[in-house]
Amino acid sequence: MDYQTVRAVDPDVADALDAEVDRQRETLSMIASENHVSEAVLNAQGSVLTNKYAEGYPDKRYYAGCENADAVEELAIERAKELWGAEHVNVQPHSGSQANMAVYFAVLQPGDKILSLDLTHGGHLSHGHPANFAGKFYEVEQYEVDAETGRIDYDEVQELAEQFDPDMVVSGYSAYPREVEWDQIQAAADAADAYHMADIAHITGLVAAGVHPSPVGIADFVTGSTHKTIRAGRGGIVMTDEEFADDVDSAVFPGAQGGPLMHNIAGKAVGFGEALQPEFTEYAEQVVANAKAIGDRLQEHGFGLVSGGTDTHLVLVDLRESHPDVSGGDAEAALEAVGIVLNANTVPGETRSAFDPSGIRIGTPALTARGFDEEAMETVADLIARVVDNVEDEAVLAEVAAEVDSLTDAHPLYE
Ligand code: DSN
Repeated sequence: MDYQTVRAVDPDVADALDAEVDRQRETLSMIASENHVSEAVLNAQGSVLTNKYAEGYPDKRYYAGCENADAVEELAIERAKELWGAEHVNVQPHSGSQANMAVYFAVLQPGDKILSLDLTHGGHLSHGHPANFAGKFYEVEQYEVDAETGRIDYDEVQELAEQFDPDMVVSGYSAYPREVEWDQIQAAADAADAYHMADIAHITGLVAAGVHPSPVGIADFVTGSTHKTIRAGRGGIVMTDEEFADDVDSAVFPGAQGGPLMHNIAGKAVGFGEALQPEFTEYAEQVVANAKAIGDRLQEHGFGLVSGGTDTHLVLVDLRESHPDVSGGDAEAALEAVGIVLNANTVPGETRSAFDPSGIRIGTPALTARGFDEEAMETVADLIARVVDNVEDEAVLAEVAAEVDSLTDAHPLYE
């Protein structure tokens, strides 16, 4: 893969693009929200559809010349319906956050009340953080995970729903390693006569493959992003029943967005088509098996995992007991120096800060896309342990960097 046509007109940008290809090839991408999409998805996203304006929806556009945009968007919608079993799908949100915005705009008024998981316990900015539009437009109450188990305390969600009387209860998380019991959140929403939005941004692929239970048919709205575990073009998606179809569509356009990013929708269509193939189920199963393998091995090395393990694509490591003098930021920096790229993350009951928290979040979707299996993941866990045990030992870091090189060479990317 190279960017020769870019280079011919803009060597500076081409340098950065080529360097990014090298960076992705030569490092282990373990940011739980990232993936390596196929070259077909990349190609579709880089297509001529970037030139097209197509405000509206298939067969109801505000511009001429939309027949090919219609074809691509219809394919994306039909494939999404098949993948997730939803009655109505909107594939236009530019991101997962904008998908959430559309749902709020569809059924809430400014000042209405949202009940959601606290960001430091694994929630998301767009679920009502004060710095985000959701925290500014709505009155927000937050639940937390149980301090002992690290799991959602569904009784607490129910109690808060009864006390706070929200208009919407939000489930679905960005740093929660355990299976979500959607019906329990639905029961809490029912207790308050509230809407339920399940944001499956991180686990879209796991839900599509049936390796995580689906909230479709339980929650009123299911939102997600399309480039994480599902490995499709970058952006967001909203799924709902026919009852809310028009409200959601109007909230996406013209409510929250203008012209859809048709090139990204082409990438979504291609990625969804790939996810409908039987190999995708194997991929999703391997993502979860790999997360379990790395979690188990890290525990053997003495690391503490929030909730004691994982059912999903990520593990959340709490460094406080095993490495009281190493912050998440220290670990992130030392690991990046050897070519293991992940992010420092807050943990439940955080005692440091959001900028330099006590944990690291480790995800397996991208390495699984490169063909890593459980044995390779155990090797990665051993390397992570060596680095975090020796964050200032340059000799150890150099040895680990050489082992990372061997692993990336053995699992080529974008050949
Ligand atoms: N940035 C994503 C994540 O890392 O979880 C969510 O938007």
